[in-house]
Amino acid sequence: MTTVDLADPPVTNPFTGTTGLPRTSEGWTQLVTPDGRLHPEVDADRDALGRLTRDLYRGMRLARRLDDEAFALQRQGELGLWLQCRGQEAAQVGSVAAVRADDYVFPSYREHAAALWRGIGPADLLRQWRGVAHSGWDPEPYSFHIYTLVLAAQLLHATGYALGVQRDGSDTVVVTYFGDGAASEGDASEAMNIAAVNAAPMVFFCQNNQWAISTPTASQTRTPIHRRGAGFGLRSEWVDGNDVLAVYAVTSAVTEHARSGNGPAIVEATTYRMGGHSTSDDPTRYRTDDELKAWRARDPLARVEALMRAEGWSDEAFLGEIQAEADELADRTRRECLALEAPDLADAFATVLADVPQLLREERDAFVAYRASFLD
Ligand SMILES: Cc1ncc(C[n+]2csc(CCOP(=O)(O)OP(=O)(O)O)c2C)c(N)n1
Ligand SMILES: [Mg+2]
Repeated sequence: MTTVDLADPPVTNPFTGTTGLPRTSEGWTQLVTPDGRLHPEVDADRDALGRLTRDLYRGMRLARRLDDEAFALQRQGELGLWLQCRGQEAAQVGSVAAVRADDYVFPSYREHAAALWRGIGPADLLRQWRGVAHSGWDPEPYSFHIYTLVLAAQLLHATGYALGVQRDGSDTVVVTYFGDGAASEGDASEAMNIAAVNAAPMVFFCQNNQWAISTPTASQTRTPIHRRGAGFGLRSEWVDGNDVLAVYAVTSAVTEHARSGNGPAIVEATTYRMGGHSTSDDPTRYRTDDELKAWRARDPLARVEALMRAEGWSDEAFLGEIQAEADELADRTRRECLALEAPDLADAFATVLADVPQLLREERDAFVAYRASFLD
């Protein structure tokens, strides 16, 4: 097991004890404007805020580098598929950094930035997409469940887990990530309802990246997703998902709310998927260049770079260090990916059932004989 140790040393929360978070006229929480200025109402300690910003920026920058490298590996035929998280780094890093390392996360399938923050390394992140394993990593050491591709199923898994930790008397909070499209699944509504009824210690974190493959959010729902919380009895928050500090502050607040026994919360982070749905998708078929351009101007990394420059929180040395670290991560991603060997397919028969029944043994033997019938 290799770790990136992103969360070491652990970040400290500069928002503890602050009085309310600024909202824009749209109604969402935003601490930093798209051009990188801190809202004047932010009354957090500036030194702590600077340290946190640098940590979060590092996590976002490394995630983008890994994402870019994985995309290139797919284009070069080394991965079967990759789902980019470009554009969603603030939503993911801001939220995962705001919860305790032992708070249990149930991701969807695009949460590479959150996984990397938790210490899940490139080989583990890529093996599933190279098609050499059914899933990537052992969830236990990371408190980070494997990816779920069945939309919204993870909300039910998370709710079940949260009811379990609640009954164990543990103070763990369970966080689950899902998309705007997944929010349309019945499973999502069932999970939120049963979590609310039981005051489960949970955060339902929706990354509304505007698209579910080629279906826009406007075709999914008439009411903003965060407003569903009121119907179920969840605390509801809406946040600028491209503002990493706002995401961090909001997620910290709802996590402590849930940890204190006040019940679950839903957070809708409005963000944008800058790549295609996956490497098999061509987004130019359904969205305009102008839309992409408008969201590029809200790039979550550029916003933090502008903020750090304005506040004097970064210098050439800091940025150079991160650049070197990102390059090293990209090299490691490529190295580890190319070293991932395909397992012997015949082994798959041995891992289905503890006691292999006669029929399965016969099928295995037939497969092995068939394979042996090929000339090299
Ligand atoms: C139950 C189910 N139905 C359909 C699909 C096919 N599918 C895979 S991803 C996707 C869109 C999901 O969109 P969203 O929830 O917004 O997540 P995003 O990909 O934008 O991160 C669909 C329809 C699936 N994986 N599972
Ligand atoms: Mg989506």
